[in-house]
Amino acid sequence: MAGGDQQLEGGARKMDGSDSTKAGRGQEFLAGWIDEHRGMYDRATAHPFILNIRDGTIDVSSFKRWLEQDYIFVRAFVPFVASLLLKASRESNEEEDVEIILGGMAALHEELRWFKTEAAKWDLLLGNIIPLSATQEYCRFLKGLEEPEVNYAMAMVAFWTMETVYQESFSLCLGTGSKTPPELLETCLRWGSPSFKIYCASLRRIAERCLDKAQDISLLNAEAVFQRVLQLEVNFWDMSGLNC
Ligand code: HMH
Repeated sequence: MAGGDQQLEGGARKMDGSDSTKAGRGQEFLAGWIDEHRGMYDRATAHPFILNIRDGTIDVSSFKRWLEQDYIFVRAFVPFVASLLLKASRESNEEEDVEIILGGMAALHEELRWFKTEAAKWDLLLGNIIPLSATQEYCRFLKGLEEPEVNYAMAMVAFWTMETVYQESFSLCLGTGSKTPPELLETCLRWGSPSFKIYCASLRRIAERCLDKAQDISLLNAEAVFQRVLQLEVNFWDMSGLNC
């Protein structure tokens, strides 16, 4: 990070008196975007695919389609998270950023193995899955985010949004009154567990901190990426449930 930026840390004022790093600014932005795009946020996090898991009416073929396509997604997610790790190690002054993202990477390693075991349970082979169009589109988007021109704040907001949509979605299937079929509980716990929620909260904290210091143009880009991720998530659920 440039020396000039370091001087601005901790909510300091610039020499010209402007207050571009006011503490809590990032927090306000994220909360504001969730509010502003509430319709899309709810479509992404309480999608019929998820509600059908929760009420026990999901059909096996939808779940299998989701599992196969999400394996493709997670494989493409790994290089994206690696690119984010690189950005964090170069651009962040906070040690916790690299540690938290690295923890996410380690979890993905285990997750890829989980997909294989889970697939075997459902008699699926993950070797030669054909990516459907929503998966292709999402993977292309991830590739774009890997570019060095995409700044750390924008990539971090994208990452937080992706993880949070899954956390909020799958935790709906675990609440009281949910009739999630027992054979789907393990899936729901992977993303709906309290520990995944804590992890998402730490990603949020990092994203907010990035936005504390962001320029206006970065804020616009970050909001656009937030919206785009929500849309891609809705498309992914639609594809899984074949509602598109
Ligand atoms: C489509 N979005 C999609 N798949 C995932 N596994 C996640 C987000 C979260 O990790």
